[in-house]
Amino acid sequence: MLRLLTAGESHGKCLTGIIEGCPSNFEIDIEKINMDLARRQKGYGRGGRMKIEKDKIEILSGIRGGKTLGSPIAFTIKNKDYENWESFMNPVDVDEITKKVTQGRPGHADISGSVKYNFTDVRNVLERSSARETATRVAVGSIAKQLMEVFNIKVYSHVVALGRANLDDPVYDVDTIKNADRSEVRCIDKDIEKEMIHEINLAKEKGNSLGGIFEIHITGVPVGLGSYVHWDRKLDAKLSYALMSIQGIKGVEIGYGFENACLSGSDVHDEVFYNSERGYYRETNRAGGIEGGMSNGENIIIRCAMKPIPTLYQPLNTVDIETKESVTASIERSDTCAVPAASIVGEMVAMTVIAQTFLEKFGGDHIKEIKKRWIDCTSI
Ligand code: EPS
Repeated sequence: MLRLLTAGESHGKCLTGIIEGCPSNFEIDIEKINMDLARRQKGYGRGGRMKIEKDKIEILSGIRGGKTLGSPIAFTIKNKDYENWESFMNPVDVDEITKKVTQGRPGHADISGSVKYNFTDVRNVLERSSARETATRVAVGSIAKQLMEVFNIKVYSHVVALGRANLDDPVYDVDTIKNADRSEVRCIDKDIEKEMIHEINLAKEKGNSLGGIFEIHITGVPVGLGSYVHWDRKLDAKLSYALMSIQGIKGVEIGYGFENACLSGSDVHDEVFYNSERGYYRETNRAGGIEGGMSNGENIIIRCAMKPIPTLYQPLNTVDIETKESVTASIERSDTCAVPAASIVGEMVAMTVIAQTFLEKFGGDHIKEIKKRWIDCTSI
């Protein structure tokens, strides 16, 4: 079982994570983790913060000479901006007045978080609820991704909708999706890419923000990850849970989930074929690679909807948590659009779940043991 815990405030000293359950003798390339961290920092529509940060992982435990020890992997990612925030975020000695916030943003954790934890300063909420936390999930997912690559499981993603600009036809061709890394908005169609950038520019001009939809494709997944037996071990349920936990994600769809609901069964279900080379296979993949809560051997395809960022430079109305008077919401420096970055976070979070369910099925203490079980189970 791969367990994880993350900690850290957006402008605190650093972000921290602990991963427990990673098998031993697995070679980890730290630079590849840094590359994924850098991929998350990109994207047209980000604000000023990303010019300050250069996210790099520092491993504190669990890896020796580039190989996992089987013990918990602890790591940290420095917040460079802490230098500018030290007097407001220091764990002991702090200026509580200058950066105090009482005007919570609609759509953010601000107000409910302040009520829940009995705070009179919304900063105590927003520092942790910030999407800065996703850097730790990328680091964890990047390790999971490297582990899964040993078993030929790979992940890709692209942005399919941003504001009113969207790809008309869903593209299920992984070779095309690979090109998303070359686009500032992770869009594989040059014309739609221009429209997306235009949408972001318009939103920025108006002090507004934008959401969108990204799609994740996972290839090489063996049959039978997840379960049809137990509700809490279903692969689609686990993926949805984890992806929904990414800041701003409000919808998760497996395959053509919503479109399928309005069609007849004969137009929806993927017919099954067999040959000795591939085993069971389908010519279509409307199910998105998951049937009965288990992977069926086809590519896993997931779409996630992200709401527009709640920080608006033309703020909406809210209520001051101290005076209870009607006011406009506070403005924190923010991004206009973080959908391209969220698509990288989605890749990594999905791979964390794939690694968890993979280890549930094939798991062992060391990599050799797992490889043996994997070969035994996947040979047709
Ligand atoms: C965020 C606000 C912005 C974003 C931040 C998430 O930070 P700041 O207030 O420091 O400008 O840049 O995202 C990150 C720091 C990141 O690493 O993704 C928010 O309010 O959620």
